[in-house]
Amino acid sequence: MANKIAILNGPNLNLLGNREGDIYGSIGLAEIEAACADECERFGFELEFFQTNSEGDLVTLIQDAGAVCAGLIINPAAYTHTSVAIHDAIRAINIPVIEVHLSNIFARESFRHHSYVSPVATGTICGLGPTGYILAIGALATQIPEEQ
Ligand code: CA2
Repeated sequence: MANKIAILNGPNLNLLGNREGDIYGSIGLAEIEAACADECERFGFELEFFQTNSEGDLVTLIQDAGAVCAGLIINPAAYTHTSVAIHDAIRAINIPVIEVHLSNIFARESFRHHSYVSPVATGTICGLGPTGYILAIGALATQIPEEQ
């Protein structure tokens, strides 16, 4: 448990690399997962990486992470801006949570400026593309106590 982390990705992030390259870049989610796995190895973290288009599945995955992981990284995608259920699920767990967005949500449409997740996250990284995920792993390493 102390060395396991989860990275959760919300709706449409499975399309990364195929469309909207001007906003999200050309790197696909599988490549991001591979880079995260390499970074986790550096810190001795075991990685669980998921993508789902379903809000309910995200809630269940957050609850599961709270039970078995030492830290969580989440890009809730569009649910960032709509989901009280994801807000409540993060509130209910007791591990550090880093919210990541590939794009700078504050430089986009006004409906993306509000996040239901930020107030319950330990920290938020946005606008740095896939590097945000890598930085989030390093951030979790500073938040998770080392195994005795
Ligand atoms: O910047 C981010 O990481 C977002 O979480 C991405 C979400 C968006 O709703 C958030 O406001 C910001 C959208 C993910 C959809 O990704 C696509 C990728 C390729 C083609 C279409 C959508």
